[in-house]
Amino acid sequence: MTSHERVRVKGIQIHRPVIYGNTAVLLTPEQRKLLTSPDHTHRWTVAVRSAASSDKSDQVGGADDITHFIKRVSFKLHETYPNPLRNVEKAPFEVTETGWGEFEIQIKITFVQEAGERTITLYHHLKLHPWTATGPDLVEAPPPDEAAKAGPVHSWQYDEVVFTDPYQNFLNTLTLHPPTSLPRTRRKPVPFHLSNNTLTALEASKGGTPEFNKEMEMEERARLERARQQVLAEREKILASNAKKERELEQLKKDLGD
Ligand code: SLL
Repeated sequence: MTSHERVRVKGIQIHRPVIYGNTAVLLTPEQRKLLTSPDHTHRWTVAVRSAASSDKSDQVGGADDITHFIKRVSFKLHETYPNPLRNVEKAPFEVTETGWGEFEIQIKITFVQEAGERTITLYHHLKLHPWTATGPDLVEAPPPDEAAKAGPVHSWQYDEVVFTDPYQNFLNTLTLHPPTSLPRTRRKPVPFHLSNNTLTALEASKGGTPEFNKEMEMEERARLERARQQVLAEREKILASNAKKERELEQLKKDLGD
């Protein structure tokens, strides 16, 4: 490698959309009998993937190759699992297991050496049970026998890996592999069980595989903006109240001095 390739391109930020999370299915009694641990109730897959979904598969995300920037993903499972630290050195960056309980999974992403980036750590709460929510449009958690029919449970988080002042060489590699852009709106009437559960009972009843799209990104942006405005308003209030107290204090001091 020549020295100019190790030069960082200042002022450039390039990002790559990824998702991390899990899919889980309830096992049937027959499937459970075949397991070495028949007390396990679910089969699940935790993964790090590109955000866009391929229209040729039923998988959430994963349309693009991410190995040109991700070298390894380490998934740290609950200590009830044998060898809980699972290092995945090649795509697909995922672990499939069976189990009975939900727990927090630590996900460490190591970038390719050329990126010159530090490892990042993410956390994902493994989700096995259907989302519960109440309200006019929202679904109730179905009993176990119906949960099996309702299909897989999905819990995925969208994120963007940002490379700031990337090395020229690495920047070239990234530009050679542009990410598939997300569909503008939902292509299929599918449930997407986000924590802020926005799915209607009708959508839930249709089942299917969720996918991220730009509309969701825009909604998220609007939610963040509303939250930002609230924080600003709250801050103004506190500042005003502090100023008032300061004035009162000054007055009290003056009165005492008199
Ligand atoms: C809970 N705090 O009590 C969680 C722990 C542990 C999950 C969940 C099986 C491990 C194995 C498994 O599902 N562990 O038998 O290999 O809900």
